[in-house]
Amino acid sequence: MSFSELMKTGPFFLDGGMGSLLQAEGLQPGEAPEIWNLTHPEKITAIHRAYYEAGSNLVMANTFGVHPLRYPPDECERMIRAAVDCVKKAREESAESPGCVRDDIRGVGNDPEEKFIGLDMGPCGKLLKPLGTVDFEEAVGYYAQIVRMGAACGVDCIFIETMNDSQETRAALLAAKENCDLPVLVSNAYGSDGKLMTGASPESMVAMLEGLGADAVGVNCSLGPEALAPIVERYLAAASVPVLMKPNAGLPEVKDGKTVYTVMPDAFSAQIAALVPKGLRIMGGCCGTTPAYIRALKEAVGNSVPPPVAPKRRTVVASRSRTVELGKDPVIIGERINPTGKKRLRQALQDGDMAYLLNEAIAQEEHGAQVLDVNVGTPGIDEAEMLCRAVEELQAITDLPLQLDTADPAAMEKGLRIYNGKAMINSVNGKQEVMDAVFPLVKKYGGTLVALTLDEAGIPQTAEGRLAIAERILAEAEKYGIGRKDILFDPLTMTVSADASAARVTLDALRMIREKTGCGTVLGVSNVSFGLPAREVLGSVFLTMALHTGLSAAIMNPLSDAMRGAMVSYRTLTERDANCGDYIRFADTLPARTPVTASPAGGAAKAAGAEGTPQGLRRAVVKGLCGEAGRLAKETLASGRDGLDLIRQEIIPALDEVGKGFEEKRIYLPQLMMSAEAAESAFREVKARSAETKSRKNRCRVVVATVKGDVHDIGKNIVKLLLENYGFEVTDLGKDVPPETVLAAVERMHAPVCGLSALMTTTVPAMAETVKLIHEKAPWCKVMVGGAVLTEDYAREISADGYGRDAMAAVRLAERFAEGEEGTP
Ligand code: B12
Repeated sequence: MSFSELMKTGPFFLDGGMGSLLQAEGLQPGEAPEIWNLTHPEKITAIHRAYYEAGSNLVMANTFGVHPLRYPPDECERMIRAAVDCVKKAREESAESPGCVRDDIRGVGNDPEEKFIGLDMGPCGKLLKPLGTVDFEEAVGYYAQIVRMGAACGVDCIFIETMNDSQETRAALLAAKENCDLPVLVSNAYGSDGKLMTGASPESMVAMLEGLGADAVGVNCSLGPEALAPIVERYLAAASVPVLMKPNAGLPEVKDGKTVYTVMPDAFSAQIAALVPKGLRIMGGCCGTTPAYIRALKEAVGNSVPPPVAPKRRTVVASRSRTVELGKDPVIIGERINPTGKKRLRQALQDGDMAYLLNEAIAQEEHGAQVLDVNVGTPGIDEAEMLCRAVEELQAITDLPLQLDTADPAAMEKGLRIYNGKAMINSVNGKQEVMDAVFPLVKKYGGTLVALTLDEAGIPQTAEGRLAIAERILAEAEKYGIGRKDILFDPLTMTVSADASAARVTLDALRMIREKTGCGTVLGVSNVSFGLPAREVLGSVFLTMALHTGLSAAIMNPLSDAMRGAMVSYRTLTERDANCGDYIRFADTLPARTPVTASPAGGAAKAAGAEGTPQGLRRAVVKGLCGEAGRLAKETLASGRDGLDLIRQEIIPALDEVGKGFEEKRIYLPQLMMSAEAAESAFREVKARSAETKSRKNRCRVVVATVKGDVHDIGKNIVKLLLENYGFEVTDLGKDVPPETVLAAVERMHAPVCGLSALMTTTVPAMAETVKLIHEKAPWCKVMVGGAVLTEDYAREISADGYGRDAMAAVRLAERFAEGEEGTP
């Protein structure tokens, strides 16, 4: 069988761990395994051979750690060539081996000929923007180099594995698809919470990877087979391509200074084999596994063959961490990020004011939008650049899937490349030229298409005419291999004031398209009432009629009580709202029927979180709205609010809220980082203001730093700000500062006071080390410590001279130390 046939049929056996076997052969801790391709090729070959002899169909070249960010290109090339040579040699040497271990196992995948070589690609070791510094296209470029080198060496497939960030996974897959014709298998590393480090769920990953053309998808590393099984089952439920699994031999444990894995071959293989009848077809092992595990796995699977891969007919759109299914429960697509008829938004786009756009996104999310339409087409701007920027910024602050709404294919492509999920694509229509431009993009990047029922002759007057266009669009899409599940039709809402039959024809077309094509439907409902008074009254009734006719998603204004009320009520009346819970929650948000008297302090506005109030600032930090947080802080300070009060009452509680969400796994690193940035932009305003008002006299020198291994510096910056406010001359060494650097600064400045900050339990020992070093080498200096995880007791334990729970306490301690008082933590 060919590689692709065997992979689709299964069972298909991968190899197992490499690093732990190399350690047994003498690889030193910290030494890179890929170097051994050049220095110890015979040892690498022997391990590959053992895997082939144990029955692996696919053995991965030892290229996992080869990456242009770690090695120069010629070095990468030498290592990849040597790595592939090792597998080729192992394959030749194992040619005589039976490929299976028992006579009674002669099923699929046991032919000695069925031995393949994979190019192994792992993460680059750095985070992509906005989490880190690596640009998306830069990452694609690195992986492209590796793919071209591997393909030139004659590998049979590209195996992307152990990826814990969805955007980096996309970069690697896109690079593979753009630079070779080989099958690409993609495997992600999940945490025990069933999410990737940056928050992606199995369903989102399946949607985005299938869209980009992955030939198989699945999971590896991180956990043992038992813990990974529920994640594999979610993959099996969602995927229309083969699913793979490559677990660790359990969670690593350290015993007598050595890393050991506790799941033995028998249990390992039994747990994986149990998933074969459920559809698992590609399997192997990761850390801690050896050829013995693969042999045991082959025996445990025996002659069983997984059921055929069944195409899933679900229509979904996905962001990094949220998947929305269309066709069951009606979906709200927020329409407000569209400059048509919106002067303020048009101006914001022309000015490059993203804060306005981001605020619109959050407001719609808070009012129940499940997908956000993003249309930035405005005269005088580069639409492609702007769409790309809008997508990048929106996906950093909201996890709602986006609908990219543009008639410009170049803008569409730019947006789709950077979009971290499976986008909704609005739109294509029956015009040949438009289909020729849009379908190749959908084929390449994936996405769920919204197709408008119009063509070169315009919009048909009849429902039958619109259905005919829908059928032509479907036939054309099929030529590109775009399935029905990825197409939704928009039968076009026309204005009822211009044509009395407009609504009826649209609804007839909607029903016919749904019944005849089986596809879902979308309508931008607002247009129906154009030119009439009290538009929401008419619009909400039209929405209800469309929902009753089977509409899958409405592009509408979620901030309109009437429109949202219609949607919520429809769901309640059609048994989609258990105990009327959603309806009651919605009713709670409606304006009170009796007028509320605002308190003298403006309490009512505060509670409502109106713009410009501190509540607004707190919300802006929680939601990660950087520009907004800076603007609100500036305004609030200008109105006379004390800067430190603002930090204490708004910024810190907001960060605490985000931290709690992070701890409870409700929010993920990208949002945490956006909130930190928003806090910093507010903080910058406080700092600028305090520089204007600073008036106190010069006091002694203080050195401050966040300790080694810790990058949290917001608290330390506040401490610095307040100390400066009180006249101290502060030298700020920044974050992640080694003990020796702190000591050097204290000695150089002969500073009598030093302040250390640490926010993580893991970095508190670095603080202890720094205190000890200063006490030994600079006994004149008093060290005060602080940071969220520290306690007074711990400060005493590490012999710090003072502990401060907040920045004011830091000032009081510094004052005491400056006056020569002994420290008493
Ligand atoms: C913002 C933030 C981030 C930002 C930091 C940005 C920045 N420039 O600082 C980013 C996104 C980068 C980040 C990264 C990470 N974070 Co973080 N982060 C937070 C968060 C939400 C807020 C911290 C903060 O700024 N608080 C506000 C400030 C003002 O408070 P503060 O620092 O305590 O300072 C006050 C006092 O303590 C005192 N003080 C501070 N320093 C000093 C010094 C002296 C001398 C004195 C006297 C007083 C004093 O005065 C300050 C003002 O009142 C916290 C959750 C939380 N609520 O604490 C998690 C948190 C600290 N992070 C956490 C984690 C795990 C991480 C990551 C490992 C996540 C990851 N998986 O990558 C990384 C760590 C990377 C590293 N090596 O450091 C955990 C730590 C868990 C633990 N107990 O160890 C927390 C608690 C979240 C959680 N609940 O899980 N994080």
